Parts: sequence; C-alpha cells; structure tokens
Amino acid sequence: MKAILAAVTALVATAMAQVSPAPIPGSPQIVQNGDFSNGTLGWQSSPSGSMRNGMYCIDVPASPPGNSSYLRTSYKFLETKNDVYTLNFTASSSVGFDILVQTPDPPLDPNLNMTAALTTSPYPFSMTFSPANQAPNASLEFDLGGNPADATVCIGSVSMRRIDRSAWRQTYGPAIKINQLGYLPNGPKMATLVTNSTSATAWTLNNAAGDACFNGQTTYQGLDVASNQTVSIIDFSGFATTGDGYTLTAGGSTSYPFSISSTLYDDLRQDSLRFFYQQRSGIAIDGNLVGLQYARAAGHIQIPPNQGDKVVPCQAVHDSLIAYLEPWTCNYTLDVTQGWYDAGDQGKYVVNGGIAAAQLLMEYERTMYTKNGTSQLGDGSLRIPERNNGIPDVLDEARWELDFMMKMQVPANAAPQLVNGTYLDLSSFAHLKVHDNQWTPLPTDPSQDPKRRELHRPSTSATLNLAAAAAMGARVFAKFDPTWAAQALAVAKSAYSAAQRHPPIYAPGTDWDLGGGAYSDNDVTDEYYWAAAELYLTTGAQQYLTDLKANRYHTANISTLFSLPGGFSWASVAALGQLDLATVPSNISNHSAIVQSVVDAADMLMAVQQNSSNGYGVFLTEYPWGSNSNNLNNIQIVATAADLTGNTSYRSAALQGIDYVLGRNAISQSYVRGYGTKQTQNVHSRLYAHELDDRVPQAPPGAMAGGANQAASDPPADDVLPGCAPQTCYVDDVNSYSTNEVAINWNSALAWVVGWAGSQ
Ligand SMILES: *[C@@H]1O[C@H](CO)[C@@H](O)[C@H](O)[C@H]1NC(C)=O
Ligand SMILES: *[C@@H]1O[C@H](CO)[C@@H](O)[C@H](O)[C@H]1NC(C)=O
Ligand SMILES: *[C@@H]1O[C@H](CO)[C@@H](O)[C@H](O)[C@H]1NC(C)=O
Ligand SMILES: *[C@@H]1O[C@H](CO)[C@@H](O)[C@H](O)[C@H]1NC(C)=O
Ligand SMILES: *[C@@H]1O[C@H](CO)[C@@H](O)[C@H](O)[C@H]1NC(C)=O
Ligand SMILES: *[C@@H]1O[C@H](CO)[C@@H](O)[C@H](O)[C@H]1NC(C)=O
Ligand SMILES: *[C@@H]1O[C@H](CO)[C@@H](O)[C@H](O)[C@H]1NC(C)=O
Ligand SMILES: *[C@@H]1O[C@H](CO)[C@@H](O)[C@H](O)[C@H]1NC(C)=O
Ligand SMILES: *[C@@H]1O[C@H](CO)[C@@H](O)[C@H](O)[C@H]1NC(C)=O
Ligand SMILES: *[C@@H]1O[C@H](CO)[C@@H](O)[C@H](O)[C@H]1NC(C)=O
Ligand SMILES: *[C@@H]1O[C@H](CO)[C@@H](O)[C@H](O)[C@H]1NC(C)=O
Ligand SMILES: *[C@@H]1O[C@H](CO)[C@@H](O)[C@H](O)[C@H]1NC(C)=O
Ligand SMILES: [Ca+2]
Ligand SMILES: [Ca+2]
Repeated sequence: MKAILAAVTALVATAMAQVSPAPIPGSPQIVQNGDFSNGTLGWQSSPSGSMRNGMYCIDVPASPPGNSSYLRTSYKFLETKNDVYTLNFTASSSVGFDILVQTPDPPLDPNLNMTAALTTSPYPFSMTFSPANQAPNASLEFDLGGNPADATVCIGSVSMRRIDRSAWRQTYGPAIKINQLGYLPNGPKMATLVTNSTSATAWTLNNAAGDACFNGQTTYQGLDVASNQTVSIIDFSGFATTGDGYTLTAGGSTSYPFSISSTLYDDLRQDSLRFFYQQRSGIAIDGNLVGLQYARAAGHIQIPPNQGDKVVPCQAVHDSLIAYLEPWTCNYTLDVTQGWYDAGDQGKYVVNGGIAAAQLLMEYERTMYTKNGTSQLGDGSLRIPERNNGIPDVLDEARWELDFMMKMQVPANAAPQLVNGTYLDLSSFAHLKVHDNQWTPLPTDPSQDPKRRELHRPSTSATLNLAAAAAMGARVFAKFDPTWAAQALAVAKSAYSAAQRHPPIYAPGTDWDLGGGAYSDNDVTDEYYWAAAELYLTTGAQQYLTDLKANRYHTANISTLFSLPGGFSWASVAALGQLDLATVPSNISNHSAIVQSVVDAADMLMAVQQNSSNGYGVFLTEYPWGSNSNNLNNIQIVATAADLTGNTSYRSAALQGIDYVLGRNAISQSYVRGYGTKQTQNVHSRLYAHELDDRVPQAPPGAMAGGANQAASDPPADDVLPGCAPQTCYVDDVNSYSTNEVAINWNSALAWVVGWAGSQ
C-alpha cells in the first residue's frame, strides 16, 4: 500500500445481496454450513456428491489440474485487502494428489491460492493468507482436478475466519514518558508524567546501580489535548553526567532506562541512512554490509519473473482510462532501473523520491556551511557498496535515487502525448511514477515480483521536482564528480524549461489503487518555487532569480511558505526552497529577510511546542498519515533557525522535538526500529513482513514507522482504533499501512534531524 492516501483510501463498504454478513471483529465466521450438517446448503459441487462419515464426498474422475471438478460456496463474500484470514478444513482422497484451494474474485489477484496434499486419511489443513486486493465478490473454491486416477475426495469441517482483534488493547507503557534512546549531556532533558495530580510531585533520577543521583519536583501542565491525558513535566536538564541505564521515578512509576551520552545520535545517524540502501532497487543487497538476513537479489532488473525496470512501457490504455479518463499512453519504453522503493510497496515515485534525496543532500550540504559534522558523513561513513570511492557516502546514497529520477524523463523529441483531449509535446517532462499494474501481497521479494511495471503520465509536479533535486545534486557533486554534476544540471535545466512549455499538468487523484498511490497535487506553484530556487543557487543565473522572486510563495506568509503548522511534504515543497535560500551562499538581495522568515517560522513552531495543551514537546497540532515525519520536518525548520542564528533556544526546542519519535509520547512508543525499550516491531512493508512470514526479517535498525494517524484507516486500525485520541491512534501491526508503514520521505526527515542532532 501507499504511504499517503489518507484522503482517498476510505474504501467504500459495499453492501451486497446474496453475500454472507460482512466480517466484523469478534464474529467473523465466513463459511456457512461448513460442517455440512445442513447437507449442501451454501455449497455447489461438480459432480455432485453425498455425505459420508460427516464429510461431503465427491467421486472425481481422473482429470488434469483445474476445475473440471470442484466444490465451492454458492455465495460471494467480502475479503478485505491486507486483512488476515485463516481457512481450516479436513480432507482426504482415496488416491493421493494435490488439490487447489482458492478464493477467486476475477480478475483480481490470487488471494488464497494454495495446494493441499490429500492422502487417504482425513487431514486437518490450516492456511493463513492476506488478500493483496480488495475482493468484494470472493468465493471459496476447491479445484479437484489433477488426480491421476478416479478418486473419492471428502471435505469437511470447513471454517474461514477473519482475524479476531477484539482482545486488542492499546499499551501505554510507564506513566513517565522519556526519549528511550536518551539525552545529550549538553541538551534539554524533559520527560512527561501522566498523572491526574495537580500538585508538584517529587521525582528522582537513578543511575544504573539504582542510586539516586538527581531529583526535583514536577510542574503541573494540565490536559494534553492530543492524547487526552493529564500531564506534569519533569525537567532534569541540569544533570549532565554521562552514563547508561538511568531511570526516572515519580508518582509510583519508573521510566524505561535511557542513556546520557555525547555520542547519543551517532549510531542512529548511520542507521537512519542505512534504510535507503536496503530500499534500493536494481542492485543486490549485500549481506556482508547489512547482515545476512537482509541479503537479497537485485530487484526489478528484468530477470523473470520481474517484468521491469529495464524496458518499461507506459500504462496500458485500459489502466490509463481509469487513471486519466482518457486513453493516455506513449510509444517508447524507458530504462528506469535504480532508485529506492518508495515505502512498504515497490513503486518508485519521482515527487517522493525527490524530497527524500533532497533531504539527504541537505543533510550533507549543511555541514559545508556550519562548523561541524562533515567527517561523520564522509566517505566510508556508511556500510554501502560505494564506501571509499572518494565521495561522501550520504551523497552516493542520494545519487542512487537521482540517477533513477533522471531516467524518468520523457526522451527529447518524443511524439506528442494525450493530455485532456489534446496532444502535447512532453519532451523532457518527468513521468510521475513507475509501479506494478496491480498490488502484490506481503511479503514480496522485489526480485520475485511478477507484475507488469508501467510508467504513469508525466506531471508538472514531477518535472519540477526533478529540476530541483537534480540542480541540488549538480551543486553538491560539482567538486566530487564534475561530469555527473554537469549531466544533472543539464537535466535540471531541461526539465525546468519543459515544465514552462504548458499550463500545469496536474497529477490526478484518480490515478490510485492500480498498484500504487496517486501522489496527486493540484498546486505546482510551490514546485516552481523550489526548482527556481535550487537552479538559482546552483547557477546564479538571473532567469531563475527573476522567476523565484515573481513566485507568490516568495512573499507569502510563513504559514503558507513553510506549510505550518502541518509541515512541508512531497506535495508542499516551498519550504525546501526557502531553507536552501537561507542556508546556501548566494547573492540574493533580500537574504536577511529570507533568514528572518526561517526564524519567524521557527518562532511559530516554538509556540506550538510551548502551548499549554502540548504535554510532549511535539511540533504537531494534528496527526495526519505519517505524522512522525511532519514533526521531524518541522524540527528541520527549527534546527535550521538554530544553525542560522546560534540561538540556543531553537537548538533546545529542536532537540526536545526529537524525543517524541523515540518514546516521549502518549503510548511510550519508540517508532524507530532498534532504538528504545518499547519499539515498533511490525512495520508495513513487503520487505519486512516478518509478522506474516518468519522467513522474512523485521525492519532493520533505523527504519521509522509513520506513527499516530488521527484518521487511521486500514484493516487493523478499523478494528481497534475507533474513538482513539489523535496521539494514540497507532497499532503496531504489519497490515496497518496508515499508522505503521515505512517510507523514504519519512526516513529522510529522520536522517536530516538526527544528522543535525549528532553534530550538537
Ligand atoms: C440449517 O438450516 C436452517 C434453516 O435454513 C438454519 O436455521 C440452521 O441454522 C442451519 N444450521 C446450520 C448448522 O447451518
Ligand atoms: C474454471 O476455470 C476457468 C478458467 O479460470 C473459468 O473460465 C471457468 O469459469 C471455471 N469454471 C468453473 C465452473 O468455475
Ligand atoms: C494458482 O496456483 C496455481 C498452482 O500453483 C497456478 O498454476 C496458478 O497460476 C495460480 N493462479 C493465480 C491467479 O495466481
Ligand atoms: C459483485 O457481484 C455483484 C453481483 O454478482 C455485482 O453486481 C457487483 O458489481 C460485483 N461487485 C464488484 C465490485 O465486482
Ligand atoms: C484452525 O485450526 C487451528 C488449529 O487447530 C485453530 O487454532 C484455529 O482456531 C482454527 N481456525 C479456524 C478459522 O477455525
Ligand atoms: C485520571 O482520571 C481519569 C478519569 O477519572 C481516569 O480515567 C484516568 O485513568 C486517570 N489517570 C491516571 C493516570 O490516574
Ligand atoms: C478523554 O478522557 C475522558 C476521561 O478521562 C473521557 O471521558 C473522554 O471521553 C475522553 N475523550 C476522548 C476524545 O477520548
Ligand atoms: C511514435 O509515434 C510517432 C508519431 O506517431 C512516430 O513518428 C514514431 O515513429 C513512433 N515511434 C515508435 C518507436 O514507434
Ligand atoms: C483537464 O481539464 C480539467 C477541466 O478543465 C481540469 O480541471 C484539469 O486540471 C485538467 N487536467 C490537466 C492534466 O490538465
Ligand atoms: C497566510 O496566507 C494564507 C493564504 O493567503 C491565508 O489563508 C492564511 O490565513 C494566512 N495565515 C496567516 C497566519 O496570516
Ligand atoms: C556573488 O557575486 C559575485 C560577483 O558577481 C561573484 O563573484 C560570486 O561568485 C557570487 N557569489 C555566489 C555565491 O554566487
Ligand atoms: C558544533 O558546532 C557548534 C558551534 O557551531 C559548537 O558549539 C559545538 O560544540 C560543535 N559540536 C561538535 C560535536 O563539534
Ligand atoms: Ca563513498
Ligand atoms: Ca505542490
């Protein structure tokens, strides 16, 4: 599933006649008359059979595999995409052979499609599966072909249930909420105590030996609106002795243990970037670099069953008619290998790749203009194949994505393409995305994905996003690889001028659920702003300066410019342009006003953090899909204000904001794999669906879940989160794509922020 479909994923629950009751938590039996106690009520078979010893038995003539003989339900039922089903039945055959068990819902995915090896003794089969697509008209079917000789097949005790989550309860952890990784010795040290007590409560800081080493009194704060918890604050910033295994106690509660260390963020700085290597497409993942359990073959290099990504066509017309309501296609193919898989799926989306690559480039570029951090991001700093090639590894990682994005450009002189009834010259535009034409199940190894890969229609957003990111790449790579930098700059310029050739071609909201997310965007003025800013900073050319100064974002108020308080995102990128105009040296005339805008934005965010209704120091007023990244992107603004001004109140505010994703939150959840006592286990990802298949690993250290989502909707969330307070709307379940997915644009926000924190 896609990370960002909040507005469109609410699948309409269709009521259907002749369908068994829609499954609901706690009463989810789907099969009627599964023990055949009512004869064949609810069943169809060919040939017809009869009851023997409590089972339904069919005499099946010898036949090739297939459905020439079958037993199936006579009614249709709903199978919810990604939900978990278990099918049990007992079966035997007078002649041993394999039957096929299916829940077909043509022309959709196989859903359940498994074989059961029958022998003469009745055997109790149990099969668990998750539909890869919404299947509104599924039936349960036993295909009885494939028997080498005439056979009597008997089936009984058929039961199929949707997972029962009625016993699930949110877990809140200790009443004292802390950053479970820990605190910097010279940084703020805040914790939150959930208590109804309005009076000051004594707290104690204990070292690993259990000895009290610091103490104080809580400050009553009141209601934290986002969690509906009444909280008091513990401030132990005055304590700076490094060590591991500290705990806080207060009001009868003891916190999880944590460290105080000046190297606190060093490992996470690496691990947050490691995520990108493991998301790479088009290259084998080397187990010697990241652990043998993560080794995998190169994905999508057109070795069967892969159908891409070396010679990828545009969408087939029957798909594009759904996406654009007209038969858009093209008559070329592109090699679009490389890049990172976007999220839990294996699509590759230019607009999301662009902001993720940009944040990695910014993480590095920041160190060129501020005093510290370069060596920690240098060549050899990451466990990637390009270590020790003379180029800082974080830049090697970003280039893997930029190389893919540059391949997404429409060839020069391509034939005109249909857009809104007119054929337009889209040469040098960027295709918005490439992904499967249908969803694959969890887990799926990328090298085993058999679906057709398709290029989707170019959009102005993708084209300008490419222009911006490639211009940044050109700038940062100029001294490491001038040849590549020149290529990237040529791409950026050609994309920018191509975008200007036509009125905006918007990526539509209708292009979703054909195996990928929509990434729709109806405002590309911010993309123009970002692209003009980056091209200006890279080239110094007047043309781009003129464009950016004329762009309405340049003079917009700070909430518009920085997307406050919600946070910038793949669809709202003006902040990225403004942050770079503020931090990257240039001759722009109103530079001090631009710096001031970053400072003003940071002030607005500080007001959010310090609001009395905010008990967790988080830069959020709402909790949308991927809220952890909204918080982190806002931290990037506050931290940049700290870099620009040296004002320690911004530094302190930004560091406090990080505590939230590492456990100082209403449910004591560290959303980062490998860090913290109560850390996320079951992220939604085809690479890391360990919860569904033991042979697949859990997500590696440094991978971050999207986090609380006040509009969470997916199979587990729909069962267990109704009525949740926004900051508690999280379920650590592999199928909860709306709260527990991983994504490149979320980890890039984490990477920038912990890269910054590691330099403090
Ligand atoms: C058998 O059918 C009757 C009438 O349709 C129904 O009331 C009863 O619940 C059914 N029993 C089972 C076990 O399905
Ligand atoms: C058997 O399978 C074929 C091919 O999938 C399908 O067209 C046909 O409808 C099926 N027949 C029955 C009786 O299910
Ligand atoms: C179902 O499984 C059978 C046997 O493994 C295979 O031949 C068939 O292609 C599968 N069907 C689908 C739709 O995947
Ligand atoms: C399900 O089947 C019913 C009747 O067979 C049909 O009217 C309906 O369109 C089908 N729904 C879908 C989503 O295919
Ligand atoms: C299937 O059988 C297993 C093992 O006996 C049991 O734990 C489970 O509850 C059964 N599930 C259904 C859907 O009947
Ligand atoms: C605070 O009071 C509310 C309402 O009585 C109660 O539900 C909640 O459990 C209390 N919280 C704590 C931490 O005692
Ligand atoms: C907030 O908590 C109070 C009691 O602690 C409860 O009555 C109320 O329903 C809760 N509100 C929400 C939105 O959860
Ligand atoms: C694509 O279409 C254009 C215009 O119809 C045509 O000139 C060109 O030869 C076609 N290219 C290919 C590879 O078919
Ligand atoms: C197509 O036209 C409609 C109606 O004028 C407009 O809303 C939409 O944005 C246009 N789409 C593109 C891609 O130009
Ligand atoms: C900022 O500008 C937008 C768009 O013009 C407007 O809707 C919003 O109210 C303004 N916000 C502030 C804080 O002035
Ligand atoms: C600013 O302008 C001067 C004079 O044209 C030029 O030498 C310098 O490189 C420019 N600086 C930047 C950062 O573009
Ligand atoms: C980073 O630089 C700041 C000043 O820019 C300095 O106060 C701090 O000590 C430096 N940190 C490290 C780890 O060098
Ligand atoms: Ca390197
Ligand atoms: Ca936009």
